[in-house]
Amino acid sequence: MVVTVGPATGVSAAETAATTRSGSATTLPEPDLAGLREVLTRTLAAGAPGAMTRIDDGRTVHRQTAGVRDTTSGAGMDTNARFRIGSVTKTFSTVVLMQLVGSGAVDLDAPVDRYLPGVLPDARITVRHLLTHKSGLWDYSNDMFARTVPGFEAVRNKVFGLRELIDLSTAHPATAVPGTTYQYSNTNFVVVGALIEKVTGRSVRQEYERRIIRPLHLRDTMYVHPETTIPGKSIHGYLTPDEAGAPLVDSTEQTVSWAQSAGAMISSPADLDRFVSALLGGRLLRADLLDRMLEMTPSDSSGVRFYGLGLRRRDLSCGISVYGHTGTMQGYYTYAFTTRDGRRSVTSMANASNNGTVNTVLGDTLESAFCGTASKPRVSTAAALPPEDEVGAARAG
Ligand code: REX
Repeated sequence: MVVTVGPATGVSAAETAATTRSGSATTLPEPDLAGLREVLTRTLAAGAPGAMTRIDDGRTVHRQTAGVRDTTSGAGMDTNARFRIGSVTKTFSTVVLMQLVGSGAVDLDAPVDRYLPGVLPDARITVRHLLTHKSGLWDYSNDMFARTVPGFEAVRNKVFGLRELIDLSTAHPATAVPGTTYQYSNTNFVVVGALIEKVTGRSVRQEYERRIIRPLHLRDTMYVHPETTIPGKSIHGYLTPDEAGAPLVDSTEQTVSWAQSAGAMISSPADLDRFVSALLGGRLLRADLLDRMLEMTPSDSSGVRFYGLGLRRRDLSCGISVYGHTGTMQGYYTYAFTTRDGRRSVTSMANASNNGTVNTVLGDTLESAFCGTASKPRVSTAAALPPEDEVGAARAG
């Protein structure tokens, strides 16, 4: 059923409103569940042991799974199981920081040096530059994971201090003059973590818990760094080696200390749907602060991908824009996106990584989930846009 709707009131779950690129209200088509199944099947064909999508319209929830969450036991993929969400963590970190901006504890346009004196090499770098990836700080993970499996094994059980990671970055020259250039860098969100800890006097773990996890009752969301296991029912992650044909490496257990506030959280599809919906629905931040997060810069030359403050925007083929984040963690690809009003949220994940085709195909679940049959494939998958901001994306198969 398709009904054109106006403002949010009195709209049934199946008739979620969306906003087009031009900003006008429009009707969101019903999800294309047959198309979605086909995309998940293609994700497996591209090399992922398992994949899943959870669509939440407020009242209607659609869940689809394919393949396995554990190749040894053969247990099926499960939308109630937990996994590593990688950079979706950046959106959590941003919410904490923006709440601190809201309370006046942090000024978005102040130099980071005001809060963390002497930590960064350039006093022109502001808090906003971190959140928008415009600091010019080198991404230390480029060096770490130049060789995928050896790089992972070298850090898998390591525990880094935040300062130690920042110093790995600042050993390199700046990549750009602060404020001028979008360049995705995990370093930015490690500095955000250090900033949160300095200003609040509490750990990022405590801040995620008190500001987001507890208020939203996110039962599967946690930050357990530096513990290496995922508590409860979990999805095994499988890292694809660079060498063609080499067997997948079970990468489930790791400290994720190399990423921390840039990528170390654990969650589930229901929790991520609830989180992005609450954020865009205005339940985590004041409207003026959410508006700041939505100030977008192109993140590549595609014309359809943008980065705000710890938040991505994707313009889908049917003209609908969705907001959220992607994640790449060894063994896991994640997409968590929602409409501008937060009324339809979609989380997809595949338990593979270092496989660009898996990531690209998984991204097509957003088309099926938000555009329905109105989805217009622009190009064949083989020629589709590569995943954005991947470390070593050029090499990924
Ligand atoms: C590190 C390498 C990936 C992964 C990374 N992840 O930087 C952050 C993230 C936390 O989620 N970023 C992505 C490894 C881009 C995002 O925002 O969506 N790749 C892998 C390699 C390549 O080792 N040599 O694919 O598992």
